[in-house]
Amino acid sequence: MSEAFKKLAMTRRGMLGATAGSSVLAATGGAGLGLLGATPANAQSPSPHLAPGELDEYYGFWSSGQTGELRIMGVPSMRELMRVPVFNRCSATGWGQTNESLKVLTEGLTEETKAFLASQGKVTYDNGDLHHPHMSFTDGTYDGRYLFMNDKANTRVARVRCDVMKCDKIIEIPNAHDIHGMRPQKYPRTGYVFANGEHEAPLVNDGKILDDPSQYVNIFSAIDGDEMKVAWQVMVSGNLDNTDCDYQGRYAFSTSYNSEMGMNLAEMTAGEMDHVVVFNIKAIEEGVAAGDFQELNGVPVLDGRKGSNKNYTRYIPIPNSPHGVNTAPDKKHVVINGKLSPTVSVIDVDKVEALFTEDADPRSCIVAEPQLGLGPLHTAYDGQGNAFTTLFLDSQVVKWNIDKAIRAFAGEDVDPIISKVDVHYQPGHNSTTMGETSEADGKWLISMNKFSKDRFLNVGPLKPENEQLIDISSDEMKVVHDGPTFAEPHDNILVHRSKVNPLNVWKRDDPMWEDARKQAEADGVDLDWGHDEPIRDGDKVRVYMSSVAPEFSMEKFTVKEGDEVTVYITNMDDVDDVTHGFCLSNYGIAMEVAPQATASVTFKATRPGVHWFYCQWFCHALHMEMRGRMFVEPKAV
Ligand code: RUQ
Ligand code: CUA
Repeated sequence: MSEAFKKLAMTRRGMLGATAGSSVLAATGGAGLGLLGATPANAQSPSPHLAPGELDEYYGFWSSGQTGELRIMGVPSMRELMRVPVFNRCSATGWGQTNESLKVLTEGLTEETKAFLASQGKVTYDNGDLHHPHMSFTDGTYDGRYLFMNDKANTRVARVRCDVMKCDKIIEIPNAHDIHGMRPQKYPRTGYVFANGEHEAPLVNDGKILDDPSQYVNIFSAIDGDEMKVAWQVMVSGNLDNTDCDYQGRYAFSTSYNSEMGMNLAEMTAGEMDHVVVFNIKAIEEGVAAGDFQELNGVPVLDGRKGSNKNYTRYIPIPNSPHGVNTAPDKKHVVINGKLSPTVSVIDVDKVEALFTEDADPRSCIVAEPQLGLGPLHTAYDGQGNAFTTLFLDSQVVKWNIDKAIRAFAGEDVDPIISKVDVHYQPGHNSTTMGETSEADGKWLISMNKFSKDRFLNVGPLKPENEQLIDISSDEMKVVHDGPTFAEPHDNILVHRSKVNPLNVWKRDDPMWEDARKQAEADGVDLDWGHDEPIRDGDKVRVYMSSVAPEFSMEKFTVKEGDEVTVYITNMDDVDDVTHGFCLSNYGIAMEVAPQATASVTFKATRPGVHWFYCQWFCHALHMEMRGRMFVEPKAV
């Protein structure tokens, strides 16, 4: 690092800083306008249309299904704002290739999985199936700390930090199979993240049992969301689909579409009734404390199967193959969506205690079961006593009133259904603004439709899905926007922007590159600015560089053929939006280095000769010139 480079860097940084300052002011002005634009004081219907530069009122956090990433959208504009790689390999950011991301992707895997992956020539999975993103709660509402999400494909749960919108932890859930339903604890805080293994398997799955369903179990897990460690698990009868919990911190609820424990379609759908499993959190914690568990792969596993005669679980019969579970913002009702039954079942959480203390009939906590239409999958809320349920087979969303449904169930002659709206087509999840919190505000609903069919220009046999924005500010729901989307978002949450406040540049002491910091210290290098010459340590070589637009601090470095090279890049620009990238041509290496971040990558220098590295993130008028050479000296022959 020459003093001249450093000085140049400082001056340029100051200059860019001034420019960024004025754009911050401009953005604040836009924010004010955006808020006004989205909610005119006197108009009944909010407008989904934002002028260029206006900011959205809500963050939408979207899953992406088999793409494996998290997406951030602006609502109501439905603009895609960011993609956050989680369970996938990302070419742009280097997720799955940088040392920092590989640490996150590998450290939470079991030893058995690591050995399996090694047998496949891999260190981590590079696919995932991300279904359910949910934010951490404090006191029944979002607290802006973390987002949690499941991977159905490879049985994992991940956490994304909301301050930088990057994934910082991924853990594999032992003993369970294929994590599907997942929800954070709402009260007093998250706390636990509840996660359902969807597919049942022999508890010890070592290849001795195949066709003996009596030996198959399913696993419900409670993860400590602060530590990202499994706290305890409960073995249940039947499979598990979705889960949610109450606002009191007492119970969690999971649906089971296969209470029959069938192994094929005919067996799985044989029964008219399936069930919801209620988990008694306090009783389970007491069971753990009392040692009433078997330890399996380091986790206490309690027996909550039918007939176990324990106070850990109760099974509430529900028609028929229920799917979604959604707790209402009234903090009292939990709606179970019937899927193969045209009904939803409404649980009153105040009546659940009697199931445990008085051995009451499990169905005694059901206070309504309105018939809504065909294929009810998920329900969202407006915070005014109304619910919105997707009807997969009818291709509709139905708005209904919870109180009226309860009165009808008690025999009164009232119709709980308020209105229905056609959606295009076959909706799965839906979500409302702040709808899964005690602060549901009833402005917007997103219907996440599995098919788009004729709604967009034909792009071939593989079609996008269609996510529709619906104005729910009045009884008559209005579809106001179609949003095509790539495979395959399942679910989203809509969070008021006041809850989320990400940083503009990284803090230099961020834990994300802790290993790089330690290594630089050991090497006697200033990680911020780098070094002039690579550090050699046997056949390992470490190259520390900084980047300040439009230059890397090294214009060239030399290594030997066969060396294991680690390149550390620190972006010393501390200006909004001046991200650099490091791409090493014909070595298959590329990564993002955001302002004030350090990123590193390790590879074998097996191709001799001159190889250009260049900045692959447009950063400056001289971005094309931001490049340098790696020289690989051939092995002596
Ligand atoms: S599921 S379409 Cu994976 Cu959330 Cu209901
Ligand atoms: Cu630095 Cu482009």
